[in-house]
This record gives sequence, C-alpha cells and structure tokens, in this order.
Amino acid sequence: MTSPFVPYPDRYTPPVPPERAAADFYDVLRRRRSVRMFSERPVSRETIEWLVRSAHSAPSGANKQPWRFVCVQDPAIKARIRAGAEQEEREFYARRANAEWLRDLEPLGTDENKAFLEVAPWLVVVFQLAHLDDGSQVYYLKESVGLACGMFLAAAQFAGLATLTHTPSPMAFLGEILGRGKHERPFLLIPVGYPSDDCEVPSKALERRPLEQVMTVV
Ligand code: IYR
Repeated sequence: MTSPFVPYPDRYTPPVPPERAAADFYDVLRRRRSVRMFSERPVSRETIEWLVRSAHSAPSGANKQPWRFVCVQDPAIKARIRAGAEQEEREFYARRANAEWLRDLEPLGTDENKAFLEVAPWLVVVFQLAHLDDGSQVYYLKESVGLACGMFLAAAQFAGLATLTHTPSPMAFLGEILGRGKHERPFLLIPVGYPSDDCEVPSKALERRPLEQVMTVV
C-alpha cells in the first residue's frame, strides 16, 4: 500500500553556500581519529541518546531500520566484554591473522590488550538484525547498518567525542554477554568518550591518499 505523500517537512538549508557548508563539515570530520587511549571523563546518557538518534536517522532498505544499539556503561559488563574481546584477540594475533595482516597492523601499534574497553565511559555495541523482532524481513542489511554506524561516528565527532571502530573477531561473545536474540548479530563495537590527556595516535592514521586517487569525474 502506498503511504500518503506529504510536502518535504523541515528541509535543512545551510546558512552559507553549499561549498562552504560542505567544507566546514569536512573540517570537523577530518580531525576524527580512531582513539585507543580514553579518559575516564564521563559522558551523559543524554549525549549517547542523541548520538543513537543520529545513527537511527540513517536510511535503510525499505526503511526497516535493521539495527540495535546496546549502550553499555555498567563496569561489570564492560569488564566481561574486555575479557571476551581479549580472548579473541589473543587468538587473532597468535594464530588467525596472516603475515600480511600483521604487517599492515604494525603502524597502528595494536595488540591483544584492550584496556580501553574498561576505561571508555560507554561501549556502544551495534547489532545487525537478520530479521526484525516480529520476524519480518530486512533488506541491504550491511549497507543499512554501515550507514547508521557512519552517522554515529560523525555525530560523536561533531559533539567533540572520540570513538573507535573495534571489531574483535569473531564477535559472537557480545551477543552472549548482552543476552541478545539469535537474530541479532554483532556488527561493530564502538567505545565512546574523551581522549586521555596523554592520548597519542599513530602518524599513519593522519594520512589520506590524494583525492585524485579515490575520486574520478567523468
Ligand atoms: N581486531 C584486532 C585487529 C585489528 C584489525 C584491523 I583491519 C584494524 O584496523 C585494527 C585492529 C584489534 O582490534 O586489535
């Protein structure tokens, strides 16, 4: 059944020309870094709710919104998530990753120690829903959830918060710890907070290939 169409409500018009508005947004986003050294400085639940609202505003296949954001602040649950992630990561660094993967990770200085999972005030665990809770089907699942996550990261950056896109692999332990249903598959684990005062990021993380290499106009 076709839904009634209405005039586009509340259209956003920037107060400056589009080149300027887009450049201003870029100037915020380009300063985002994946952070692994968090401060214990708290972030309010209200802030996290706004970030989830931004993510939840994302487009999705047939507007099914096939996602769930489990926002963890309980220190006991964070400790269990850290233990689960470190167990998988020990396996990853010792056995699962091939030589090229380990070489690619070297500049990032990552290892199996994931202390940030207990330090960051919030762990937002994003689940993709293989079907909705009522059993109805969903479309373009990965694309939809990926878009929502991108919007979450952008909103956090806009709010002056640091994030990390963490993907301990496999992530099944997250569904178990958080008691999620079988149709909910962990997609991404996003620690959210402020960088610690002594936070450092790898210089490699600052590099982007030139626009000409990633953009073609025909
Ligand atoms: N999940 C591991 C390894 C890792 C993989 C990629 I691809 C990264 O960009 C960063 C890390 C870890 O978190 O250490």
